[in-house]
Amino acid sequence: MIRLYQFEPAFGLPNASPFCMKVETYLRMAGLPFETVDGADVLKAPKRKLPYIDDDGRIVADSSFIIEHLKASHGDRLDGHLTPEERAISLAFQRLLEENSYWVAVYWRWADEANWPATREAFFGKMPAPLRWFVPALARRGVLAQLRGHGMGRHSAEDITAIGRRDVDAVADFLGEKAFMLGDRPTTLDATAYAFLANLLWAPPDSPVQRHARTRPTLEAYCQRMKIRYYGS
Ligand SMILES: N[C@@H](CCC(=O)N[C@@H](CS)C(=O)NCC(=O)O)C(=O)O
Repeated sequence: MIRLYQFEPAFGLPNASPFCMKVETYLRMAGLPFETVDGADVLKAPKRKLPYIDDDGRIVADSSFIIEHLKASHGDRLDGHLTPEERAISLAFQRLLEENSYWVAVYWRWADEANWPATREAFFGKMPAPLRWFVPALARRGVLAQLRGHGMGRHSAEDITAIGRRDVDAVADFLGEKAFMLGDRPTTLDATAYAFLANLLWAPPDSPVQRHARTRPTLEAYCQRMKIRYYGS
């Protein structure tokens, strides 16, 4: 049995971590039996980040390595038909969302003062006292350091918004009127795209990037399509 270690679900989404939601979506898309371990301890994760999986004793961390492992050990059920060009596009969009758009979202959730209370409540609200008195501030300090380390955190809010809007437009323009990112058939790229877009469209924070994404109705329709197909409602 595959066990997916992830954060507690939040904001009415399968997961507020797009990386955790990406792996859960992939598992559902590939039809692999799994169970989730919600509220896993990030400090016990092999790379101190979630998600990771335990696949019959084999521990694999990082969403992309997890999917590579699943493809190698359970078969590539989604991407076998892709041409080299489509594979290249798939990788490029995954990198765009995971290595760039992600940090835009992190900025709005963790750095923006107006949104911080909602983030703190969603991620630490159930934490018992006295932990909840100091852990949120410590965690926030760590995330802000990561934001600066990445470089995104060095830009102004206006510049971060412009970066996020360009990413949203690239995804929406590429998706166009297609059912899935690469055409009529869902592929691994859709696990990533759905996880990131659902987190942007359907969860706090209210940000200019979210408002921009909501002006692109094909993104909402795409997320609804993925939700109904893989989560059932
Ligand atoms: N490259 C990793 C990124 C995972 C990641 O950034 N996870 C975040 C949550 S979205 C995390 O665990 N952060 C905890 C921390 O940095 O302390 C993947 O694809 O799984």
